[in-house]
Amino acid sequence: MTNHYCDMQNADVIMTIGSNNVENHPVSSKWVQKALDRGATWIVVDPRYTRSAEMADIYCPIRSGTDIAFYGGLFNYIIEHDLWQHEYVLNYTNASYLLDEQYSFDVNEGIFSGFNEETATYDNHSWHYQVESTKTWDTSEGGAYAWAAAPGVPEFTPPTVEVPKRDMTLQDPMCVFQQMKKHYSRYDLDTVSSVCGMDKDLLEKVYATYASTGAPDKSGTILYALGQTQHTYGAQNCRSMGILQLLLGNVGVAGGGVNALRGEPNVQGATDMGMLVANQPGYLNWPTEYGTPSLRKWCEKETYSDGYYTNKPKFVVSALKEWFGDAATVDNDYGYDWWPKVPKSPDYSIIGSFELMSQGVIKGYFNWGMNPCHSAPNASNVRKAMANLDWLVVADWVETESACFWKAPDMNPADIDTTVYFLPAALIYEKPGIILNSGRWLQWRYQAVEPWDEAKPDYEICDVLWTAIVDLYKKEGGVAPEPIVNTKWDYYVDGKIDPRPVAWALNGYVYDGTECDTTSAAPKTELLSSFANLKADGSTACGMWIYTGFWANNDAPLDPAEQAVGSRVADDPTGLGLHPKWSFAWPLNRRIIYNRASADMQGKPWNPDRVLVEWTGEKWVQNDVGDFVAVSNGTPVPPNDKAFMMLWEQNARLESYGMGDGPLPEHYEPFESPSDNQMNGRQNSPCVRFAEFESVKRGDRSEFPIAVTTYSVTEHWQTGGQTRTCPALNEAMPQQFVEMSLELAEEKGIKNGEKVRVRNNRGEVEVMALVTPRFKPFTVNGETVHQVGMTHHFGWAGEYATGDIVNDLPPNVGDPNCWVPEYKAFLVDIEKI
Ligand SMILES: Nc1nc2c(c(=O)[nH]1)N[C@H]1C(S)=C(S)[C@@H](COP(=O)(O)OP(=O)(O)OC[C@H]3O[C@@H](n4cnc5c(=O)[nH]c(N)nc54)[C@H](O)[C@@H]3O)O[C@H]1N2
Ligand SMILES: Nc1nc2c(c(=O)[nH]1)N[C@H]1C(S)=C(S)[C@@H](COP(=O)(O)OP(=O)(O)OC[C@H]3O[C@@H](n4cnc5c(=O)[nH]c(N)nc54)[C@H](O)[C@@H]3O)O[C@H]1N2
Ligand SMILES: [Mo]
Repeated sequence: MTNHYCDMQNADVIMTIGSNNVENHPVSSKWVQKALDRGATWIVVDPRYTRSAEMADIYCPIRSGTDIAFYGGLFNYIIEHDLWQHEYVLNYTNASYLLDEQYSFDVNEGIFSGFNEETATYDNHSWHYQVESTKTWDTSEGGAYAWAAAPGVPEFTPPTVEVPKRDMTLQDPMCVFQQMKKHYSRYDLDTVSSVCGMDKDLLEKVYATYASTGAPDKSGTILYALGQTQHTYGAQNCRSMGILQLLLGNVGVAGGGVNALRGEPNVQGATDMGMLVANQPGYLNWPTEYGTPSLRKWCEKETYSDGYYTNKPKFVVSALKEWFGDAATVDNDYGYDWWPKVPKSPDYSIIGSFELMSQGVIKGYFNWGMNPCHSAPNASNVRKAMANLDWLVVADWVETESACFWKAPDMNPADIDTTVYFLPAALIYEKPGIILNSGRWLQWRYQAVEPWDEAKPDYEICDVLWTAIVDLYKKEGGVAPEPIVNTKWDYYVDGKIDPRPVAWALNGYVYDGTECDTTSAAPKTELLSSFANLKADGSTACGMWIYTGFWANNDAPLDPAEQAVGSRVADDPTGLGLHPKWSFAWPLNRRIIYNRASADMQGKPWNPDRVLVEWTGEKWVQNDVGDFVAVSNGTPVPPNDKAFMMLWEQNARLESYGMGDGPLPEHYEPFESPSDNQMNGRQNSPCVRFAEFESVKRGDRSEFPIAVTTYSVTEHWQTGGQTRTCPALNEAMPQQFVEMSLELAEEKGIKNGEKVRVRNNRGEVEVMALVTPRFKPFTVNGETVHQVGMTHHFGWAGEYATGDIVNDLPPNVGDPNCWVPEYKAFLVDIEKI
């Protein structure tokens, strides 16, 4: 989230799109309700009439997978009706930047300039800006970048600042604004309503209502989740929300932002922590074999020419110092070579990994706190892949479908040689630690009870394994032992593994060369209060630069209650729900990211009742921790247009050259779709991932005419291991169902409560039919399209509420930027049993 839960109360208009927040994120309802009490309007855009839709002011049905058409139409509407926030867009975004003369979009082919059909990838050269002039870093003594040439800092050639050409009148045909205007002129109300299967008048009402937040003093917030992300263009859906909020001046303001309602407990922490194929902790990119094989290359490629990310070498060297401690020195590139390097191929994302198991390349698998035999797309293929493993380790609370995959109804245990180890993990209540909510708040949780039987906290299981592995390497050597034996591992208190020294490591501290004492009760050195204090010369260590400050009280390093993370002061001095002393929000306890953009070019807030930061004429008032350079060398910095300092432009990107699949969002149909693409000449995103795998077995609408989407219900949790063990929840939601319209049920001769078979090329499941007016057929391009919806919580494991695995149906294809699977739109057929 750019903003946070309590901030939803400040919005004038709330749009829930691609989320069912009332069911899946019940706490959000409280803050949305507060906004409604103050007169806000709530819009829900969803293919089915959800419990959120039931509570909203406006419900707008949308055919799954057509959100970019919806957003494109909204951009067009905003530009046509001149509803964009002029001062904001002109000064704080790249609207005025001129694009390369070679930049183009071909409507007939449905591709942007630079596409290579053979590799299905883009060369993004022509998506960059025209360059006005260049500047270099001043690394001389006393210069702004003197640190980059200081002793101990890895050698690298600093990047050159390419100052973009701009046209502040926004008239130049190559400027981003004109290119956007042209691109989205095709997205008129008639075409969009035909693509999305929406009523045109309702669509216009939704557009007018949301676009009203373009007024400088108004704010609109977007709540989104899986309905946006789980598509082969999910990342472009997210870009669309960013563009929309920028056009309306809704980024950085109270009651605004792009707000991902996140999922698994601590999924925010998990992504921060680098549980991602491409990112290491703190969203720094992992080294790659092809782009950043050395620390020098990493610093040269990853360091931005301007803006805050000019500091990246400080973050990466401090991270290496935490990983490798004393073994990391400037002479060995701080141990950079010991880090694994991501190869161009093969692909180790989730979908790619199962393919590698099928091929026998991956032979062993740690399956820790997840249940892919149930949750991954094309799940029967996942089970077959696992049967190819030599060994499998499952660490979980319960015996999941993955822990007993060989007992699946479609498996023959006699044919499977995989050795399966089950490690019982302690429940959340049985261990202390930190968990983050969607609003980036870090909060400490105390242990309530001792773990049951043999169960252990995950970090204790890791410690047992790690220590044994290191011992073996030390004793026996082996291939490339350095990364293992040189890793610093001193997270103990009184000789026992403990999350508090891990907190010191994440927060960062002065590295003074004394090796940490593995039984010490306090860090030897000073904990840092800001990542501005991190150094690139090996004198600081920090595992997670974005968290610095959350655990910085040097007087009580072992007491979470005395740290920002454990602070529980509910004061709300502004009345805006910022609650600055309740927990800690990364970065630097900033509650609303990009908050410089809440004030105009003179530093005057757009809305005097919602002041986050304000320039008094002499200095900046900061109700929230400012997301900009407010003071330099002790002197206040007067307002300027640098409202987005995490980009080198320091202006936000309406057009972005950073995406793999296009500089502007363009509508394509889902990989399996019931309709033709009406927006351009290409049916699917040109860059869909994994389509070439044989296991995908793409279906066609002539055989499988019904579109389906999948979702959760409030009574169960994902694959159900945590909820199908609870009798009361099973009573409330006992079995798997498919929701279908009255019209489709009549066509198929199916009655409410009857058993049906839902099938496609990848699998078939037997479920109960739930015939309901909550789904209505869509009219797309003049034709009737049926869509149904299914939950995905049930499986064969466990004693109660068992059922078929719905994830045997979705295709194992993904988004080219982040590999997320397309769970939210694919094809099936349905028949009565
Ligand atoms: N009780 C409970 N709470 C949960 C979970 C749970 O299993 N149970 N899961 C947690 C997890 S891990 C996550 S990630 C979150 C998920 O949170 P949500 O994303 O809110 O959960 P879903 O139920 O998948 O809801 C997505 C909504 O998107 C709609 N939708 C489907 N396709 C499209 C589309 O193409 N466009 C649009 N606009 N909408 C579409 C669906 O109809 C559905 O209402 O919830 C978390 N909270
Ligand atoms: N069709 C369809 N499929 C989907 C989705 C969808 O919307 N539609 N949603 C997708 C999404 S958003 C997600 S996040 C995934 C979820 O996919 P999974 O993560 O595979 O599903 P969960 O059931 O949440 O599995 C988490 C497991 O971790 C265990 N666990 C809980 N706490 C701990 C702990 O502290 N330690 C250990 N070791 N184990 C623990 C639980 O018992 C549970 O078995 O599913 C995805 N699959
Ligand atoms: Mo999730």
